[in-house]
Amino acid sequence: MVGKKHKTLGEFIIENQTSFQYSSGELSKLINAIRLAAKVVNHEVNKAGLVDILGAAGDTNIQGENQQKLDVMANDIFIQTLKNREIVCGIASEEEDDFITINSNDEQHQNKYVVLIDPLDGSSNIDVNVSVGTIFSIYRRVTPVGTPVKLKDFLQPGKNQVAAGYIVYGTSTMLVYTTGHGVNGFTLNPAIGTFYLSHPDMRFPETGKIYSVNEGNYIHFPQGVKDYIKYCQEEEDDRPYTSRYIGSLVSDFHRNMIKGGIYMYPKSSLASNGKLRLLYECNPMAFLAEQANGRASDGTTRIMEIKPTELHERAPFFCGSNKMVEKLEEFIDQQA
Ligand code: AHM
Ligand code: MG
Repeated sequence: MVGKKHKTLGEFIIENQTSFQYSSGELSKLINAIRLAAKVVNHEVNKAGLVDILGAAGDTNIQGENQQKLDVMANDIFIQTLKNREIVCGIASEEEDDFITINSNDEQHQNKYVVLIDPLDGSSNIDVNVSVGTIFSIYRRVTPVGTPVKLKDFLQPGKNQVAAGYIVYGTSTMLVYTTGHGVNGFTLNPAIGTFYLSHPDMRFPETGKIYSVNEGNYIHFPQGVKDYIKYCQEEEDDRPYTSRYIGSLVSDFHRNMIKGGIYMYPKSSLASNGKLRLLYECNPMAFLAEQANGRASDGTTRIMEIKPTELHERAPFFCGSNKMVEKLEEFIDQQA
């Protein structure tokens, strides 16, 4: 980073602080804490191949899935960092059964934000050296400041999000986030531990040529989704499209946002709401998608309109370039 001056994430946060509604600097501090935790997790993820910290931790999470050690570590790092800095009133994590209340007995405690987090998404990719990510989502609490948080502070529709983002631990590590004013991406210079603004104003191309889905589940998909997949494979106009599926939502989303594409995790005859969690995965990615000129739905309804009823609920998820998601919705509609 010699020569041209590149803006750092820290500088960017300070510069943009005044654009937040009711800004008191609290949201900026919160994003700074996430930036710090991201660097620590990045450090752990990058040394995963060097030290013997791979493999299952022996625990299973609430969905009955095997947790790997780095999941547990990333979860602890994000929760501890947010707790230590005393900038949130509550945290919900994909790796925790229930939400965490912070400083509930302190009447002076004026924090108004809750964070929902998937600390290490795509963790089945860790032991094969494939990119994983962290996804976060931030809301203003709906219960009074200074009181313990309640479940309803977390069960808000995605359209209430004030910020959302992800960190992709990939060939390089990037932090990508929105506060409702577009999407910006920052790349970590690992030598000095600083994120630089490398991808200002990220936008999904209006349409694209990539479809990302676990096609092994094809037989179980609803007819509308099957029809759309066949449409992607037909030889006509700019088709067939190309199929790219990493199995790591953050990475698949990131590539599709840059190149143009659609990510799909439909419901199936095996899983009535698909696999992805509405609060930790679908909503933050949907907010990012819409802020980047893209679209996100469950096939019929805008993801961010869905009213959650449970912390760990799942939703079918279709997300990406506007025109591609619209086309998919047409196919689903034809089968309705
Ligand atoms: P996880 O939260 O257990 O890591 O699962 C979420 C991941 C997504 O990152 C990815 O897109 C999807 O699961 C892949 O699922 P599948 O292996 O069923 O295709
Ligand atoms: Mg996940």
